[in-house]
Amino acid sequence: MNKKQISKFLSLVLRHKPEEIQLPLDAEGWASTTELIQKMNQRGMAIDLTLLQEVVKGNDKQRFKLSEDLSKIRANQGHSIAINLGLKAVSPPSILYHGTARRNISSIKKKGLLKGARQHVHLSQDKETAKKVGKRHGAPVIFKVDSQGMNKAGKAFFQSENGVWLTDQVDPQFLS
Ligand code: HQG
Repeated sequence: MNKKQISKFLSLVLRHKPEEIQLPLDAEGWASTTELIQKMNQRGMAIDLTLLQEVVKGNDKQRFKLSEDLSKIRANQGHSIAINLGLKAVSPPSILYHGTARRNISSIKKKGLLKGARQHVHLSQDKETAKKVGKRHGAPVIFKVDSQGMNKAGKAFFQSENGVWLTDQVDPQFLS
């Protein structure tokens, strides 16, 4: 397994399917690094704490966080399982962006942005990032989100450890 494959496996078990290796996560999404390494090793995936640290440090989007004492690890965002990241609501920049596929345009205009399988709707601070996110789904299109207007209307915003903006949903009137 190369580092990218390890990172993909970490996203799977820390965001979506810890049961894949019977990995216990606590209420805030943390797993024991000892247990993670042990269970990956049992499944034939060669990894130790040094390699795990390298994968976390070298990750392009800083998807994972190790606790200071290296005893715990969690994903910074992107979960589909119900965990509480414990993030504090913060006031957002006036505009945020959401990249998606063109085929979703009419549904989004009608229903707004919905979190689907994930715990939050994910928003980006810049258009370039939004475009990359959109490209994962097909020909990309970028929606502009009136985050300031939403915040004034009482909608909460959170920023993950790795800089992704999170909110519960975005109603159509805040989209252009
Ligand atoms: C779309 C990646 C139709 C939404 C990225 C998106 C991100 C609707 C898709 C993170 C809709 C969900 C999350 C509606 C939303 N009608 N389609 N009403 N509302 N959608 O993957 O935001 O590399 O769950 O536009 O960088 O694409 O994994 O969300 O196209 O930060 O770390 O439904 O995942 O990070 O797709 O991506 P996703 P996302 P990682």
